[in-house]
Amino acid sequence: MERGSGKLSRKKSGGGNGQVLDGSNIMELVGNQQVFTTFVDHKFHELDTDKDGKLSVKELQPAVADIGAALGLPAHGTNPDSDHIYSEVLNEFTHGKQENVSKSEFKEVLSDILLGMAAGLKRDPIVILRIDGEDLLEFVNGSGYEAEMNSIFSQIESPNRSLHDHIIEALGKLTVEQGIPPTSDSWVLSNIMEPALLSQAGSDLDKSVSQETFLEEFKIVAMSVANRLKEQPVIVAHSENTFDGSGVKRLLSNKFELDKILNSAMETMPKDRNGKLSKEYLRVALDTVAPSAGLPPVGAIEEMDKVIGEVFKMVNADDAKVVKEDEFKKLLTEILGNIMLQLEGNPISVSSNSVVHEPLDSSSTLLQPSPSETAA
Ligand SMILES: [Ca+2]
Repeated sequence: MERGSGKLSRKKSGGGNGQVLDGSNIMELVGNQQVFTTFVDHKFHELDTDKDGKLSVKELQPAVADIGAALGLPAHGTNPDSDHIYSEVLNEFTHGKQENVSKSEFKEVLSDILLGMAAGLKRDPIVILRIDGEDLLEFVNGSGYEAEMNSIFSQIESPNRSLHDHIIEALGKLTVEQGIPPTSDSWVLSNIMEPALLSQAGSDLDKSVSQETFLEEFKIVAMSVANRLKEQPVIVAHSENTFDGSGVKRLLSNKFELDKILNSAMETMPKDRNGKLSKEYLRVALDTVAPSAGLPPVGAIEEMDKVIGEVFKMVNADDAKVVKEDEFKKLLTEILGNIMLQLEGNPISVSSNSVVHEPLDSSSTLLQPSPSETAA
């Protein structure tokens, strides 16, 4: 059976539909002093709605939202775990104070954030896929179809559930490699999957399910899905990341870099009047150093959050005690070291697929240079 994570990139790289975002555009933008200055001027002007030459916290919000979207975070206000990342991004700009941000501060922080993103994209490029039914047809008519679907059927088979339920669940088990866009996306579900199922008016979807009926009926639905995709292709941002602790190792082995990262994280942490910090902020601090350690934002990947939760227990990081800055940094380093060991033992691989609902060039006004700036 032809499967495996490498297949997608190989297959797509040949075709015209696998646009790869590997951070090189961002590097080019930030690396060219003149172009980047124009870019910043333009964005600053756009964000500074009251034209007082400074960005207030409110005026920074669209920029912060864009950065969040580019990091793959859910929209602000929808997930408490990721919401604090938004406040951190904002803190990066305002240095933890509720003050207006000048253009040079904005430029400096934006450059840091963009370079961090570019490094992340270089490590784990995002492939933009256009799912138009072709791969699905190929899969359905291919030699591997029966074996794959029989294996899925054996996983989901249940006498209490209808054929309809089986088909929906089976669609969810297939991936972009087989030409199925993520069914977790409500637009995909209601515009592609459900109508394809409804179009099976001739078959009784409530009847009990044998493997044979399942294979037959699934094929009919899949063909209908393929037709719908042909009419309404779905654009998916696909990435495959493996977190094996190597990024943490790299950071921990570079004392100079580590100190720099820890110190800059400390700057944004709230301290009491003796300069001490509550261990409650260790998670926030970890999140701040995460990009430098090749780790995803806290709250973004469930398995990773589990590992982090275990490590926090291991080093008693959750007791909310107040500690000196040195102790806080030591704990944070210890946490990083333990995360590294956990990941080295059990690397976490995630493949993420998100449906791009807006045209790519307008999905992020901050991070996509406007046409005048790219038309060099
Ligand atoms: Ca302003």
